[in-house]
Amino acid sequence: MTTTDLSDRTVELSESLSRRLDKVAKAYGATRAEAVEYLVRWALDRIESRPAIADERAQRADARNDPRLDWWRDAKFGMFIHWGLYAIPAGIWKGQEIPGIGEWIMYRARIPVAEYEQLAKQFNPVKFDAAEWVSLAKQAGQKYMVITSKHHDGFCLFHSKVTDYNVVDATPFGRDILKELADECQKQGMRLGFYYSQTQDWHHPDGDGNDWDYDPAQKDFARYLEEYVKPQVRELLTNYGPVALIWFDTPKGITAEQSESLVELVHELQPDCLVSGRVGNRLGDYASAGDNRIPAQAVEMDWETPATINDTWGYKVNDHNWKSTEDLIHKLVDIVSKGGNYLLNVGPTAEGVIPQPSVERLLAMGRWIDVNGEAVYGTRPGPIQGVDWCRSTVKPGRLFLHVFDWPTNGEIAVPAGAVDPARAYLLADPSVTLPIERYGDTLLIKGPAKAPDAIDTVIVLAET
Ligand code: FHN
Repeated sequence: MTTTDLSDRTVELSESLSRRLDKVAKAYGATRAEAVEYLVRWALDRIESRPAIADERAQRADARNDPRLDWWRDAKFGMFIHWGLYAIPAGIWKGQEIPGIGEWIMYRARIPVAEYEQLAKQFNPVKFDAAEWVSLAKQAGQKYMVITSKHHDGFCLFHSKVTDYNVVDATPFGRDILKELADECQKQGMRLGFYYSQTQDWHHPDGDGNDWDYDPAQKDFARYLEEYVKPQVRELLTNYGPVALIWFDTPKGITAEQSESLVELVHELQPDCLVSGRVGNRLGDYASAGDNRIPAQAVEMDWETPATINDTWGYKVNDHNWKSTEDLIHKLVDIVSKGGNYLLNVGPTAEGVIPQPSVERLLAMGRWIDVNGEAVYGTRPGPIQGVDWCRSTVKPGRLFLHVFDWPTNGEIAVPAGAVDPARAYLLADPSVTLPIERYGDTLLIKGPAKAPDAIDTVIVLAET
């Protein structure tokens, strides 16, 4: 993009920002377009150089070997569900496309509470079928599901006594979505966790974020936490059977004492329930990477990447930027090879339908996992790290080589120091042994000339 393009396409700037920009340009004897380009590059470099896992969202040190996490450590792949009133406008407010992620529409368009809450009267997802959603997650190979019980807009997808602003009391639908999902998860043997926005709440006068209806100076966050958040967390952990985890989010400004008190409350109510790293202050049971961020190397922590299939979490009618199945499988394997879990999001429509492009991709991932799940679930990072063409995972006695780029001659070269296998075979067809030749520091595994799996062929290097 040239600087002229940049100035032409510069997003609408507020007057004060515009003035500051002109000042910078003038001070450096540059044009406005050059100043924009320079600042954008600087900001992007800063953003890209942030660690994938921010320190405040890291894992509590004493959780690293906690057996309560064993199921989660082995699960590797989960379904995230962002669902709420924002699915109704689906990215468009009063005929205008609102930029950004769909569930932020209230904030981005500065929609007054009195107006936004009217959406509840239209929320009637008659096509919602908990059994279908759970079954989709199972077919995709996902081992746990996490749904938004309350996102930043404050609307609750569960029957809460703390507020009427919930799916049972405020909508024509009148059914407790979390209850139906929890019952179905029990039935189908799926673990279920609840996302809960503990700091941002644009509906509540004391919640963080809404400065267009409420004066920030009048907000009492401690009161909100004690009188609203904690009673709701208590409801979530009392009325829905065993809860796998509470996925707190955007810790923004929460103190260590406040984070700690939430962790304690969760553990007191359900000792086995995990708490996401986004409770803040390095107090979560596991670490949370930034949205769609994948660390460059294996990480010595239990961690998870929450990620989108397109660009939004909550449904947006005009977001068609779907990642390919190949990309999604590579991301899953990349994450697993570095010791993480992949929590992949779907954003159902206002009718309660998971968009077809998401369904197709999840089913395709499931088909790959049906064949190769052994090299994913229950594995740990393998010794071959930091190369583009493959990833590695291990289980006792076996190394799984995930080959993304199959060599044209079918000869796979791996460093001999990393493994000393007695046998090599394709995970998809264990009956065929692949010849292994040793050349000094290199092992040459002789596979077929054509990649058996165009996305990721898994070769097993077995010790016996
Ligand atoms: O602000 C939220 C966003 O809407 C979404 O829920 C993601 C999911 O990880 N979390 C926050 C941003 O990091």
